[in-house]
Amino acid sequence: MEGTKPSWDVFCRVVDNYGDAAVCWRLAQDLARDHGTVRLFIDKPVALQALRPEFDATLEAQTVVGVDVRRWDESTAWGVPADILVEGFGCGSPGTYLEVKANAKPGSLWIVLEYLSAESWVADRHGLPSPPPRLPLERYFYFPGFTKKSGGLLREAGYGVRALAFADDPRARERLWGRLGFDAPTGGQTVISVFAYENRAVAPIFDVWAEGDRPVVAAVPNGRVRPGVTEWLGEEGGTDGAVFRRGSLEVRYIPFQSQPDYDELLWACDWNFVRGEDSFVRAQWAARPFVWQPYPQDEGADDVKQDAFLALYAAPLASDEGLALRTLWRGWSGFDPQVLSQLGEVWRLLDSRRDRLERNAREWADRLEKLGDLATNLAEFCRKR
Ligand code: TRH
Repeated sequence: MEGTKPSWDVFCRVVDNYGDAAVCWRLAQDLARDHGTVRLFIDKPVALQALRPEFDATLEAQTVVGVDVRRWDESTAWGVPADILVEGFGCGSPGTYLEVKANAKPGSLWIVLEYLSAESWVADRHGLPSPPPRLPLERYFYFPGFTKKSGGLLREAGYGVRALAFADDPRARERLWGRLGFDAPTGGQTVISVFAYENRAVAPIFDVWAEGDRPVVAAVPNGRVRPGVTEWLGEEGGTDGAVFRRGSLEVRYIPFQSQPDYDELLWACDWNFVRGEDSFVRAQWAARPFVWQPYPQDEGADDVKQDAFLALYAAPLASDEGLALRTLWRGWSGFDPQVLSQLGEVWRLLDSRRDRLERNAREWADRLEKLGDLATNLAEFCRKR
């Protein structure tokens, strides 16, 4: 495939929430922009609609920002299979598609894109071949990650320019909050975005913010953590645009935004609470202090994932800062319910060290950027094969 750019078929099965669609959609866009022609086969295109309103989930096929998006179901016609198949999160490529691909393009590539993890075993597995038993296809496992022994993280060309433009534009925050139905906080409040799964730490954390001596604004997007906030408030319901005040805390219910708009919220906040995989990555690029609630998994796999990441991310911090950050993350993620009573002390320490945390966040983002973006690394990996 020297010279000409390859064609890509990305397969995405939406398990739940937004992340599977979010990651596969971002990868498809990045590949289509710089690395060839892309078809995205997705079983529930409706999941894309929340992330990118111009999607029409009723269509069998549509082209959005250069990606040919197809509904994937048992009647999908495969057409000419691409040079490179990318199976999102090991979702299982359809047998009929694999047969067609093996016949039309024997020896072509089949990439299994895995979930993001900072665990050390990723370095040993990344890029390993895994020949499928019967089919003449070249299959490899490909891992996103935080070190050179991984594919790095998704980061579209132009992200840095967008982030700088937002930071340099004095009216950008006003426009952002205006779009959300609010005035921009201008009274020195600590502004926090709260995107999470259901969470027993909502009450203790929101108590800390309400009882603190500094004003706090918590922006809660429409989603799974909002009922817990409504319960803490002792309110009924609460739609987008609602605002509630308790002590030093102002709670704002904001609409679920498009992915590009959500980046602006992350840039505009002092702290970002994120979850899963894609918002977790976007918070790292936003280079703000953040708290990550991993996607809940059995047998503590989520706990292990969080610890492995913090071991890298918090390494440059002083021991009391690292311990406080770990305590906050574990309390928020439900791994250590017994620490919920310490969250006030932990939050006060961390927020008093915000300058240091911001510097660490920026240095971490710079370090990640040096790995190259996942789509470019993947295209290079495939070009060499
Ligand atoms: O929605 P998630 O919980 O998705 C999860 C994870 O991806 C997890 O790894 C996977 O196993 C599971 O799905 C099946 O969290 P995530 O990954 O952060 O995806 C949320 C997406 O929603 C992300 O792209 C950010 C985006 N988003 C918006 O576009 N607008 C918004 O207003 C908000 C709050 C989020």
